[in-house]
Amino acid sequence: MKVAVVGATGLVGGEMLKVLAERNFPVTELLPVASEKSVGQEIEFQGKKYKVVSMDDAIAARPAVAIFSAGGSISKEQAPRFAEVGTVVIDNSSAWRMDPTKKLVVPEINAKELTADDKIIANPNCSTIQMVVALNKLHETYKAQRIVVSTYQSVTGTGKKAVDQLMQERSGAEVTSQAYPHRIDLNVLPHIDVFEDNGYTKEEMKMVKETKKIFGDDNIRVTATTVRIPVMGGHSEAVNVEFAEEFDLEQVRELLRQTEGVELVDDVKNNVYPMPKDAHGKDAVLVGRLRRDETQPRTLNMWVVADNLRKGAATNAVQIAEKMLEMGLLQE
Ligand code: 11C
Repeated sequence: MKVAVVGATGLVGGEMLKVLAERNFPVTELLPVASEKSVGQEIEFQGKKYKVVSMDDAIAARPAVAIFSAGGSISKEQAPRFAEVGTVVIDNSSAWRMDPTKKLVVPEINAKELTADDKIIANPNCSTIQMVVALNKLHETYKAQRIVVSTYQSVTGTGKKAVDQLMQERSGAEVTSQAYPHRIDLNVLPHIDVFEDNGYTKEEMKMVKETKKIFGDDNIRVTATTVRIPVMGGHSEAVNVEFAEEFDLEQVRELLRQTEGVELVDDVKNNVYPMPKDAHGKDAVLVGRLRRDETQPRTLNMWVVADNLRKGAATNAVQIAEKMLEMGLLQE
């Protein structure tokens, strides 16, 4: 199967290639696409060297699937061009997520909604994915009504420039890479993406809107504070969720053990709880610190950590492709 990876030289693009290889996705020909200045550059994939090609050349090759991680404006412009030649596009940007004609997919939750008419499929934002994966079975069982989430997000979510800023600040070198308006090392920024008119950031509003769309439930009330911290391995989230139905903590643990994509890491007596250093490089969403909110009924507190470049981006996208292949929705 011909597979294009658009944005192949970026942080998420690199992770996409790794995940495609690890999971043995049946790639017969890889078409790595990047900006004009990278065309011709070589990329190694499964022991073979592939030259970076231009967008036009990739479209002309009519791949079965194109996985995009090249930013919203490139997706808006180029995804329909791939779709026109019959390629299924799985897009990791925010360009199509809230388009009512496009599906926003976390395979464990709503892949069953995919059909042969879906040619552009949106991959949700990383901080949304890990939260909804953790909540999936709990929502099914007890029905989430209101979610209050605060995030602690890795600089890898911003990209290479931010990783360089953190490393330069940490090493005391001259800072030539400035991704954030402030220092990030030894600091915390309550600011991810741009501020909107309501005072929330775009990242916060993504968590609100995407959660409703993925669960297909407009009644879930979500409020978020998203925060950047000087960490690399993954995003962490403190999630407070109020359910319609009463729950039992032991049953919650059991449901989380059974939840696809979740690993329960919850043994506080032995100081065991999810941390980004342990989530790094893994596909599982780690969940722990389970406890009742003692200030109101039917409300649970939990701590959710995942590698934002993997389940939060690359792994989820490749899993969508795998599901589509399984469902006979990808043409060779
Ligand atoms: C971050 N969540 O950590 C962002 C990165 O809409 O896919 C991913 C942005 C997106 O900064």
